[in-house]
Amino acid sequence: MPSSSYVSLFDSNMTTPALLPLSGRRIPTLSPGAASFPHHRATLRLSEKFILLLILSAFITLCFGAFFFLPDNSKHKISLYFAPFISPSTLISLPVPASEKHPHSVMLPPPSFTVGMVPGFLQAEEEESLRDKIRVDHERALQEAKEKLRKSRDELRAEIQTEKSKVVEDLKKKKEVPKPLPPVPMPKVVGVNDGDPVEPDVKEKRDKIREMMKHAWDSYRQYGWGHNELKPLAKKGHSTNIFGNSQMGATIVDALDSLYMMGLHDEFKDGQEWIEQNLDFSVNAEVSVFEVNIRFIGGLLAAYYLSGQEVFKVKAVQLAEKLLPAFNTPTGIPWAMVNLKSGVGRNWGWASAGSSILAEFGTLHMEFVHLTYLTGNPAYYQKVMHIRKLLAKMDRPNGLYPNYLNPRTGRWGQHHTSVGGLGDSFYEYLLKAWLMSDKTDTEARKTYDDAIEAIERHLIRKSNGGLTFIGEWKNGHLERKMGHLTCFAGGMFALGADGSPDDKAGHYLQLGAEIAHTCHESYDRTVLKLGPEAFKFDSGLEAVAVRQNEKYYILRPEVIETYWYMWRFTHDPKYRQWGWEAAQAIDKYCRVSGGFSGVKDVYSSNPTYDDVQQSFFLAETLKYLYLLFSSDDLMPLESWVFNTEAHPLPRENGVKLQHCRS
Ligand code: DMJ
Repeated sequence: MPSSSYVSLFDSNMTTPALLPLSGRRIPTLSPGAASFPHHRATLRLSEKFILLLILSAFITLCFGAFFFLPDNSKHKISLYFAPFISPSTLISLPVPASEKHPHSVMLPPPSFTVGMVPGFLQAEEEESLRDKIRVDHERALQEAKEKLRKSRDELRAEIQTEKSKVVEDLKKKKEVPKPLPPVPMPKVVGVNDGDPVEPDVKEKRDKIREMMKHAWDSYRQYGWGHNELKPLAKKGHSTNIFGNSQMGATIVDALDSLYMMGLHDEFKDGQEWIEQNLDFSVNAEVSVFEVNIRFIGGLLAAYYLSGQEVFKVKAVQLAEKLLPAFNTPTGIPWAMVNLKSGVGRNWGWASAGSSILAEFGTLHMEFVHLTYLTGNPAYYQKVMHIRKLLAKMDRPNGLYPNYLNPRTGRWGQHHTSVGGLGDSFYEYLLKAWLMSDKTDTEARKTYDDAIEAIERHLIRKSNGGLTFIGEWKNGHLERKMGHLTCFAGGMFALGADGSPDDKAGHYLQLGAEIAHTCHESYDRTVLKLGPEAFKFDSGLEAVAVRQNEKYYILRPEVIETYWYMWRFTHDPKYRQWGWEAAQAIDKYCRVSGGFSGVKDVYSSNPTYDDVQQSFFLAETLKYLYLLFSSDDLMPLESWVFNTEAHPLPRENGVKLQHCRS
């Protein structure tokens, strides 16, 4: 017994619970052995009867409640206890959850119950039919088990594998319910034709480029399908850190529009099918926001505009959504990398003071404006305009944009400026934003003009041998070195000539021609007639690489890109000639049986391979070569703007983008 005033629910000596209402009567003594209820009263009071009745009805309600509201399998158990009140037929037909629909889980009373507990309740016939059913079920199960045992390990493994793949396929199908996008008018597609050149020798050259494309594609198709890139010597897939550990078929997406333009329609269809069935962005991969934007989003958008196939638009938008968390920084300047699954972003470890890179966060505009147009979601446009506004407010040392900007503090990192790696496509996208807006985005044009003016003043020089080059600005000094990447600027100057301030169109076209010439020299002064990664104009050196680690050629497009723009604006036959020299050198020194590979030393007559077929070789290098040997009415520059990965997007006279501006 409790020693305190605590009253236990049921006292061992009590006939009724001790916690009955006590009002109106004396509190019963709770001393050991003492009965708590008066013994002299034989009948219950009216109020006590009422309370007992209440308890009884509560108990009955509880039982019914349990039956109706407990989960199904509990009900089945309960049904066993209520079996005496339910006919066997009702018992058998109780609903069985789909997952339990197996011969052995049919709800039957256990034999001991039916036979032992309620003899005579079941009709003899019903009892017999139940026993039969149980017997049949047991036999069937035994038979199944025997059959399984008779199968070999391999057969069983194959069976399990088939089942597994079915489950995976079903899951994939469930996941791939595309989000409905608002209907937006498809731009009038201009200049998507075969671009057949009139001259037979030009046609022959173009056929050769198409054949090279086919070799690159077929090799990837055979040895690297679904991987991001190809190792043409090892003949297997290649993965690079810019796409994390994903297998997102970068080469397929990057190559699509080239295939389309070259009339390789079966290959295009093959790529489209892979994308429809396999391209999935819910992967735990940390990718470069810039690279994914220019290659994947650019590639998918171009494929959409060229072919009109909705799947490309849907995939581009799905991917773009995954990139948005990269902008969650204190300044809105995006991280260089983002994990596609978690949305966590960070910057490259090597970048100055945790900075983001100018050429990366400054090369999103074209694709993001199109995303807003296609989705009606202003977020994309706002993100890139926010970057532009932030940059406009910042001080620029000597009018130059440093390559590094810290996304936490909003301050510049090291004062390095380059028109090559780390800076290049930032300038390109200012010009192309203006072109893409059908020249209405004058803010972009002005920013471009100011930047180019500062670049000309501080970075562009003539070498002793008379070659115009673009150096790199490092903490107040000019490094007289030019990268292969910088060679794209020849094309950019030519493209920006029309519309340049103070009637300097002729000047910029001339500047483009000079850069094209310098870059051609960098090719021509090598043994393989392919350009090195970087070349110097110093200590008597003219357009040649010095360091071993600058002598490689990795199938880059920039020099050929500039030849193509110069060809379109001048029709000077030397550009076709130079392009053809490069194409021949690539075919001679980079072609292997499993595709095309970069080479490690363009000054060696016996070069070794780097064993990578870069996706941009199919997206850019071969596309620019193909266009160089096509007639100008294929993809006219009045209607299309090529992104920095050579993916064409329609200009505003084709697709009205104004309404998506805030
Ligand atoms: C391409 O991915 C793009 O052109 C980018 O802007 C920089 N360079 C590579 C190819 O060299």
